[in-house]
Amino acid sequence: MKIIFIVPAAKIRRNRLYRIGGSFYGRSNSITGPLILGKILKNAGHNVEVYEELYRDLDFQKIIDADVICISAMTSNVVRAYEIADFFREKYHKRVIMGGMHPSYMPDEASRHADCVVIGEAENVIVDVVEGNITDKIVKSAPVFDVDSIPFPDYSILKTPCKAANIMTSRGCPYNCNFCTTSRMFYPYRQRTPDNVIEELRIYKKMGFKYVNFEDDNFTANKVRAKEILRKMIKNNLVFKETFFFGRTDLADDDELLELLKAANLKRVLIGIESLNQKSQDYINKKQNIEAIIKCGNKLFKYGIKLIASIVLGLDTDTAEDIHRSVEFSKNINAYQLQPAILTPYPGTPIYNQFKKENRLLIKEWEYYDMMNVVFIPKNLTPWELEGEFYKAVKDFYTLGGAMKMFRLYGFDAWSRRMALWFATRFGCAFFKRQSEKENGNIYNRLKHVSMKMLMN
Ligand code: B12
Ligand code: SF4
Repeated sequence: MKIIFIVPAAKIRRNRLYRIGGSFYGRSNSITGPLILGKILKNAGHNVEVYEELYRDLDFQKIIDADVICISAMTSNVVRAYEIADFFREKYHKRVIMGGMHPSYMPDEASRHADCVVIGEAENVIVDVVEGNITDKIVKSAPVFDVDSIPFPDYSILKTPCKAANIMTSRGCPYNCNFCTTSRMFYPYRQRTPDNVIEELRIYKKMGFKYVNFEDDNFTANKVRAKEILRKMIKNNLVFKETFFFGRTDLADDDELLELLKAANLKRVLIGIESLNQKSQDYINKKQNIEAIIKCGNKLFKYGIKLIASIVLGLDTDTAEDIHRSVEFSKNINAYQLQPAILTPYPGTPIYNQFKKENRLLIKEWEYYDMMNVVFIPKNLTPWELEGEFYKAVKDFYTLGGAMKMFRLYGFDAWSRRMALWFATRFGCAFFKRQSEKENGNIYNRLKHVSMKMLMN
């Protein structure tokens, strides 16, 4: 059978300017689920292709001859996923199977657009579902416990650009912050053995990949294992150009780990600083304190590991001043990038259940659930004010002075990336302002009106 996997992209992310801006933010890569499931299907004798819409428009003509269309969806791209599914089901009577983060938590909704919806990690059921041996409309798949047995993602089936290979050395995270989807979707926390990880890296080296991203939700959760992987990377000459990873502030407690990260070129890390307000850390169940955040900022700088500081905007326990403090702090510790994320109540999380119960879900269209739009009623700000704080944060952080500082600290590449982000954020702010003035029902205009009404009442 010919099976096509599609990872859709929301409308704004298919925009040419957005794609150009995105290329400065990060290198093209791929979500690994479809590449793993595709490999399993390939091993079962099928012909598989994977398309990432984020990087190239879909050529619908190429999809028409597929026997089965598999769509992978998270919340912000699920509207597009439904659009593609409806089109191929209605016009060409194609069989559509859906899976991924959003369909796993909203299976009934997804099943209105698909012949089958798989809940959870699909390795154990994908062949039976595709071949029609399982005919249920909604299929619950058990997680894979022996994670070393999962085939490596097959990049030969990916038909869209990909400059960096993504590797997941573990699934899930041992913590459970109240807004986090992944620690719940990939539950329980499971880790691959260092040798199994090394085997995968060897393939990417052979394939000529210069960049590899460690996309684990928390690569350094188990420091002993992380160190073992790093030592083996160094010993086996499997070091790539500046590898990105996700970590937590606790990694700064271990100097040996920091030394190894640096030596293995894992020199760019995204860490959830979230807020400098301890009440907020406790509210989200982050199990992290302010001293740890400060220590981490300083230590990473000392070791030359570039920090992408992720902060969350709109927590019930935070005010606008708390957000300003987080931005200032990120500047002061020489953060390489700032990633402000507007609190987003994703289905399946405690924060979603809380806001739903309190009737605070304001925007119902899933495409806006992308951490850049306010979709709920915040406690200490109006939705419009909170959206403004997002744009203020990027404007305050991405300055020309900041770009010069990056040049001094990290050289030309860091400067050029910052300049591009300076331009992109200015453009984004202007877009935000213009849209808010248009009376055409766009999200910013809606947030503004709702907020004005709230202030008047
Ligand atoms: C790599 C990655 C990216 C990459 C590439 C993604 C892409 N091309 O779309 C980049 C950096 C570009 C990216 C962008 C974004 N991302 Co992202 N990303 C990830 C990350 C870190 C890893 C993905 C991965 O490989 N997972 C591991 C594999 C094994 O899981 P999987 O792919 O989901 O597949 C399994 C199951 O879901 C299921 N499955 C998946 N697809 C299918 C299909 C079928 C048919 C079936 C049956 C089953 C099935 O089986 C698979 C095997 O077990 C995840 C976090 C995570 N842990 O997953 C976030 C994550 C998916 N991203 C997220 C977000 C919010 C975004 C952005 C909106 C961020 C932004 N503001 O721009 C954008 C949206 C992109 C888009 N397409 O529109 C959120 C989604 C939250 C949610 N509930 O919707 C996550 C969970 C991170 C988080 N914050 O918690 N992302
Ligand atoms: S530490 Fe990060 S990955 Fe782990 S539960 Fe919290 S937000 Fe999720």
